[in-house]
Amino acid sequence: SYRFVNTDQKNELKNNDRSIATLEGKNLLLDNANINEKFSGNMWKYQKSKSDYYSKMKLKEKYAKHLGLKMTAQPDNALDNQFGLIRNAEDVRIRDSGYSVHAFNTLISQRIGNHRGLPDTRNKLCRIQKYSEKLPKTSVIICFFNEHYQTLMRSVHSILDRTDMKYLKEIILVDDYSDLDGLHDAVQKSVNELNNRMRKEEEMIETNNIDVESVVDYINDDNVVDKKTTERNKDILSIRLLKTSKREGLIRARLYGAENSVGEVLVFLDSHIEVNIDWLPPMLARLAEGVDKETRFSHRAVTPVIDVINADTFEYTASPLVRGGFNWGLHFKWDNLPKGTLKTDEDFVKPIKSPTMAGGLFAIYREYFNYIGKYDEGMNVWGGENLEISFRIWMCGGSLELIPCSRVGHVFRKRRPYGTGDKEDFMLHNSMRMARVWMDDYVNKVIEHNPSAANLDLGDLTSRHDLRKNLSCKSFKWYLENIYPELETGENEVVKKRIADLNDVEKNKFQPWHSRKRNYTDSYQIRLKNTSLCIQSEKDVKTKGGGLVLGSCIRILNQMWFETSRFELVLGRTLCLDASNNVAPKLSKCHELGGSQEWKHKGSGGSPIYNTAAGMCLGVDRASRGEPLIMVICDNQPTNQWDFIRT
Ligand code: UD2
Ligand code: MN
Repeated sequence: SYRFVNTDQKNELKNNDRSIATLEGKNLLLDNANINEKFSGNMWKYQKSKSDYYSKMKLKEKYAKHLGLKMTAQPDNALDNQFGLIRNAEDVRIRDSGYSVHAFNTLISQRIGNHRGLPDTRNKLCRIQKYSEKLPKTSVIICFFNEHYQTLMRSVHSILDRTDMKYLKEIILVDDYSDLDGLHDAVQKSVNELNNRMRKEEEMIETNNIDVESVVDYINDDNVVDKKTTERNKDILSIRLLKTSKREGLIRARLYGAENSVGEVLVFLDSHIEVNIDWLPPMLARLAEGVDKETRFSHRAVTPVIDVINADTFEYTASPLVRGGFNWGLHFKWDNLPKGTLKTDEDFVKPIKSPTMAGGLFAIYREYFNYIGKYDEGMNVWGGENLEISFRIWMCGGSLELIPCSRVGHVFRKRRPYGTGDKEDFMLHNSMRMARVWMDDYVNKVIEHNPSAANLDLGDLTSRHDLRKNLSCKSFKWYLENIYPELETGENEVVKKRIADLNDVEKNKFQPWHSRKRNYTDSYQIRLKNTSLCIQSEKDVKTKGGGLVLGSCIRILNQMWFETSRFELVLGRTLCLDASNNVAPKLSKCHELGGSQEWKHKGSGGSPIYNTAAGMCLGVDRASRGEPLIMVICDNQPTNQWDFIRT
């Protein structure tokens, strides 16, 4: 008998694995031929006995079902992503109410479920890195306020699926006093089930009596209470759900989680993430380097590369290697790496120094976190803590690094759904607490930039000033000269411009982004099947926000569509067809983020034109001139079938 756990392991399947992979009586043949490097979530590890090392193989999906493990494979090719497909009014309701509560597409997240495969976004060299078996054990801390249940659970499952348990001590979920109906209870229930299951598995391995059937029953039975194993083996990973006694905000919620943790290393994560293959060892290995014999910690914090999970489509895409910076508005931003950082292949694997961190995802020795002053307890709700801890670490003798081989996907949202209060207020309050303690005279630059920051009531800062003194930290001038000279020299123009562009289109969005060259080749008219009516802009091709209508097909500029490799439909080489309001398409500035500007179709023979974010198709009410284009449910009505005609 074997134990199966969905995971990623870097070891290759060996030839003789095939023969032992047939489960008695179950006919579970694990087919060698089905190994697929790309879909890490399709990988299952099996363990014959406690001492056996895990190997990697793909369990055919039907066998996975047979085991009672539900999984949804995410197609590699975004072409086929129809998770968002709208079938009826109820789907529309789920999608739209999800957006208003969570600011992302919960319909899609719901449908993806607990598990999915992710593309391996690392540099190829990362696959052959070896890490010590003896690395510190980790407490993963995830704080959440009103998180979407399925999205939170997939975050947890992604950790269980893709982390070698020998590095994991516990997963601590901190509910920051959420007030979404039923959320806390639902999470508690799932946590109990997961803990039960893990204990059961552990027990079976202990007694070398592994019975797949009973694991399946166990997983499927919601009410099972395991009496035999109520006394918990301390070494077994546990998932714990804590709750703050009032809304604390993410900063104090993290402190609460950290205080209740026992792992040697803390890893903080957001509640809408998916960790990728082998994400943890590279960070732990770097932290473990240069550990002080006496204190038993290193003076470092490390971050993974934050890949992008598109908020509208949940597509997972690789982020380029960029590092953290900031501006005098005290907003975090992504910068290009200094020229020459990535010269050799190895440079794509080595740690990269970063002036700041984005804030959500990082690893640090617990005792170093305490030593260096944790977080500022006077910071509320959201914002500012990331620059504070970044400056503090650098100025007080530590370092902050990006680990290229560690990748974690994060849902980047356009807005943060935290109550009706002005979010900027929290951010400004927190940032100014930071600036007054850490930025010396440079605080004047900040105020110059934002005069309203001058006279804020910031509360008591004594303990933070004391901290800086006690740790004998260096000056902010030192930090600027040695860690972030680019702030003054402006050497990171490219990304800065790019982010500025984005802010123009979508306020508040910050994500690592590199511009891809647009390649315009053939142009097309898009004709309603069996008619001589084509899609054209209502106004001229350069009018942002302009709608689309049907017009008689003639070869004019405002019927001339280009298709890009990102599946954008660009009119007259300027504006992108955009479905962001879910009701009617319009022409918008191209944002290069897929989603609302990503259109899938078969090309010829008459096919629907599907928008991945809206989950709906291009259509009209009637086939007549001047008729406006609208988003409709995708079906085979003649009013939503289109031909692409090369012009
Ligand atoms: C980024 C960070 C985030 C945090 C923030 C600045 C990343 C990927 N994310 O913004 O971690 O550092 O910058 O503060 O680097 N939460 C609570 N209580 C609250 C508000 C939020 O527990 O009152 C949770 C929330 O559910 C989430 C986490 O804190 O899990 C971060 O919040 P966010 O996702 O809205 O922040 P984000 O990613 O926009
Ligand atoms: Mn987040």
